[in-house]
Amino acid sequence: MSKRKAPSEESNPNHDFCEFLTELAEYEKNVTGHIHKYKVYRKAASVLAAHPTRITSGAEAKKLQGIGDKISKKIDEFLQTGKLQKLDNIHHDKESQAIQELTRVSGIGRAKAKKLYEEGISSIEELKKHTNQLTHHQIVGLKYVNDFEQKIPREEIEKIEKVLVKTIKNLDKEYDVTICGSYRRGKACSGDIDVLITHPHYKSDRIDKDKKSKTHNHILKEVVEALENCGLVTETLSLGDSKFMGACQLSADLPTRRLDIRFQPYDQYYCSILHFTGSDIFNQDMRAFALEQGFTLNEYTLRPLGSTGVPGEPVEICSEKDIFDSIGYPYKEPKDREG
Ligand code: 8DG
Ligand code: CA
Ligand code: CA
Repeated sequence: MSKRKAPSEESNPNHDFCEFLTELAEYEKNVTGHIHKYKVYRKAASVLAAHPTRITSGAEAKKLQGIGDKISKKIDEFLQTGKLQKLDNIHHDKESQAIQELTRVSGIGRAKAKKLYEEGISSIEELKKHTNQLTHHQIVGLKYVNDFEQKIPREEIEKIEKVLVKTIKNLDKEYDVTICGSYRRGKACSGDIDVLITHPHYKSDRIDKDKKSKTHNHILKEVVEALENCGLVTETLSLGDSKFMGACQLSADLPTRRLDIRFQPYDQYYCSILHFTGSDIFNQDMRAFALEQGFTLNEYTLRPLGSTGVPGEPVEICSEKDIFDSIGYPYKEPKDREG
């Protein structure tokens, strides 16, 4: 996952609140590991980013869905003092700062960052002198730490999409290739490139059988090899049967970009597309709604929950809209799935 930026532009009337909420969210994810708090702060930031007028008090903010007592108090504190004591404390805490810096490297999570800090490594510069402590993924992440933090312009992803589709269809024209993530939501720039591929011959039951006979696990490798041969893929962070994490470079004058490719079974493709299109907050809301309607939705399937709470057979899905319709959730175009 790329580093989260505040979900609003400078022009947003609540931009400053979104900034501090996003910073608090990052802190909870990277330093404390309180993922629930991370989600709460991100949700609040996304709600405020979508609010058309300036919020002038915590009480006013609290009326919005997703903003509770604690966040409304922080908004009051920020309005009254122009800052947050909690963030000030975090900025002055050496360990927190070191962990935030080290987790900028792809492949370094908070546990690894803490371990490195305990061993006396507290910056990227120091880490460069201790690469023997790192996995292959982390070494590549370190090499491109600055490149991977640069946003990717939409026009560049459009060009990468052309190369991907051409190269993959050249292997077999029945492959289907979809770039998901923020790109599919129509964003002007993205943190990374999230690609899904499928093939009509590969259904989930077939893959389960193939797994036993080990016939399908060369497919993604073949795809990655073709993308290396055409010069697009330049690094592999990890490569399994269904997931490739790596990097690509469109031309030598451009930064190296993070690229993920997932090979998904044909019958699960739309649930995957929905999941990987996001946003993560949209997914969270839609899944909560599905549960209220007695369904469980994930990146593979939509399944009804029986009275005992045990998921039944997957609902047959032939389009993304089928998923919305099956649970009675109003359909939203990808561009409207921000928060
Ligand atoms: P960005 O890369 O431009 O920053 O934004 P993004 O494309 O929306 O985010 P992403 O981190 O690349 O994730 C792609 C989609 O995957 C996201 O929109 C929704 C889905 N997703 C979740 N939860 C999570 C999660 O915890 N980690 C990751 N990597 N993806 C997630 O719903
Ligand atoms: Ca991604
Ligand atoms: Ca992305």
